[in-house]
Amino acid sequence: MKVYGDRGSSNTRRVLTTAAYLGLEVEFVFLDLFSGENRTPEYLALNPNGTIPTLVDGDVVLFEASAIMIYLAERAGSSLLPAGNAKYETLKWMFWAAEHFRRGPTVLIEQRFMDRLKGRAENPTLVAEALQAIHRYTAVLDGHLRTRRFVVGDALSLADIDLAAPLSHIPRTQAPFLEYPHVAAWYARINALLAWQQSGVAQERRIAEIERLFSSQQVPA
Ligand SMILES: N[C@@H](CCC(=O)N[C@@H](CS)C(=O)NCC(=O)O)C(=O)O
Repeated sequence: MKVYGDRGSSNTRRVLTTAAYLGLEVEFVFLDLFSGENRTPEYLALNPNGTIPTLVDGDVVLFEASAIMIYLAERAGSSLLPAGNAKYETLKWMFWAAEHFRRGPTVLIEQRFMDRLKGRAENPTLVAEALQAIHRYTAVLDGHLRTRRFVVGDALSLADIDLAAPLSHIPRTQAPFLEYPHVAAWYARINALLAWQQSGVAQERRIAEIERLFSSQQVPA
């Protein structure tokens, strides 16, 4: 089973955390977006979006991190995708993460990290809209977590890993997720997971590498 990605990406991190938590053997294939490795005909044949991550397992070829996570959990027969009604609760929060919760942080990572690396100033209107969306949806998650240790039932599920991913980039986005006490307490529980910690160390190492790459390319004034 191969996963194409970049360890600095929070979408890749969701998948690698899930695989590690489940103890699944995965061959990681690093794809350098900065040198266009996601735009080769070979890669576009697997994922016509040219995005990461992508999973290849025999005849199964998947893009979209959440779909990959569901595949991994089912393959391992794991309760990360629980049975019964809890399954639909898990899927509900995963769809919500994609449609709503990740919208604001996705804009911020572009504005406050990618654009900064490229020497572009942030767009105050886009940043203000992203922050507004983050407050709106983090308040919803905070209310939900007021009486819960994890997002679905009382155990870790794919919904937790999905929702925690954008918090990975707080050092870059300064997104105000942790101003919400129940979200902060829940995130501390996610941070206690070994698989999450390991993918976090690898993520920060790769981000530092990207920062160095861009600073070495800067032309002195
Ligand atoms: N919804 C997709 C998002 C994938 C995505 O946008 N990945 C980023 C890196 S985190 C990417 O590949 N960007 C390169 C590009 O869009 O060309 C998923 O969950 O897999």
